[in-house]
Amino acid sequence: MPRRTILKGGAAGVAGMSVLHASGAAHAFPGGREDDQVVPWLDQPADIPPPAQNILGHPLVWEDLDSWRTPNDEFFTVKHYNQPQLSPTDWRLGVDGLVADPQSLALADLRRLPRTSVDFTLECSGNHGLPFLIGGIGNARWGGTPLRRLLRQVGLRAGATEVVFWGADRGQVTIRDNPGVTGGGRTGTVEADAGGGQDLTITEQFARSMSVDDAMSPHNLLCYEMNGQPLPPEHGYPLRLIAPGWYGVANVKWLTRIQVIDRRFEGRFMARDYVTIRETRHAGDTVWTFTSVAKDRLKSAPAKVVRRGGLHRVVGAAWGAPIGRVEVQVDDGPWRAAKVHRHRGERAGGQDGHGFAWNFWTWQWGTPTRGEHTVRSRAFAVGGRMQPAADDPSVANRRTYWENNGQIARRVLIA
Ligand SMILES: Nc1nc2c(c(=O)[nH]1)N[C@H]1C(S)=C(S)[C@@H](COP(=O)(O)O)O[C@H]1N2
Ligand SMILES: [Mo]
Repeated sequence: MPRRTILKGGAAGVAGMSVLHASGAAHAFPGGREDDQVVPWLDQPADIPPPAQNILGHPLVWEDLDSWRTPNDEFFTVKHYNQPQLSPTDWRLGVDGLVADPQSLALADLRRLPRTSVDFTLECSGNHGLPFLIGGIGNARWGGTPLRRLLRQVGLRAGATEVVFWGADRGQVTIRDNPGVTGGGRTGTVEADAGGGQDLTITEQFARSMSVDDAMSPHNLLCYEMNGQPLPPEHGYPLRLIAPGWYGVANVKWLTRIQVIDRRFEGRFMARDYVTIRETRHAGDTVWTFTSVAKDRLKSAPAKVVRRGGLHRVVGAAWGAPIGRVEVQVDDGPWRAAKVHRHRGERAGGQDGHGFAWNFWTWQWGTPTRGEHTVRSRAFAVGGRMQPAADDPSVANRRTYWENNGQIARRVLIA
């Protein structure tokens, strides 16, 4: 039975699964070899519940991680609405709003602009926030044309502060407790809700925005290529924003319009959904803070335990900031330094001379005692900042599931 099939069966399929299996391509991992065997984790993610099945596609199976670049057809997908079918002949990118020279660009126009690429690890900000979501991450080389160049070319007008990226996908959204709407309902519908207020139902388009400063980052790409292939339909064909260093949600797929405005944009995925709510203290009071999911956070995860002969090692990944070093802890033992592998293919010059892609790491475990063990990793950014423990206030004060970058513990049975 192929390993992928076993693991994708979820927690139930793994019950009693302490058997070793040949690791297939684990030898592609740094230092890996054909005769390596993967010891699967005991704590498998929950099955994807039906409502999320339309949203999340083929999450990364950590035990299968064997290539620094995730193949396109294995790269996780998140779509909140429909998947638009955009025809390359009709599709246009509009650039409008507070710009001197509004544009309507065909794909061929964009392809004629200077081309560049970036290796960037894209992580959904809900990753490790839900019992079924631990594989919302992948790494690819994204190719396209710099956003900054196009924005300069169209010229921002006085008052421009925010850039809105509109996707072609849309869906029905109900906004609750919207009392006192008069003369509305031309396209939306207004209905009384249970509490005597009114619900407004509209068809909202996917959109995210960034400040002009953030949008002008030299790293942002209008991306039409993924790992050397045309951007696949599920990843945003024909064009998406790639914003290296930002959580997945900022990387708008099926891009059709860039709009420059003079105030913040408060659409669903900025202001209602993908909002991190934290319980904090200020001047002796509890203060709830609300922040829109934005930039990646320093994070690492053990990927798998690999056995060769009697010797075990733990391999994993670290990302979200320029990685200085990584440590591994087994059970309540001391933290030990892992070896961080710098990928040769990665483009430097991203964050402080480091790239935006994950680093793989390896830690030699040797001959662990038989029985169940907990394996934990923690990453340190260049400069020394540490990935927080799971009970650190910055992680534990969250009351929504976004942006969990706490240390990840996995359980394994050594037979
Ligand atoms: N237009 C559009 N863009 C989108 C989304 C979406 O639903 N619609 N989902 C976002 C989220 S939440 C994530 S995590 C990433 C996932 O990118 P991928 O599907 O290429 O892995 O796309 C982002 N861009
Ligand atoms: Mo996401």
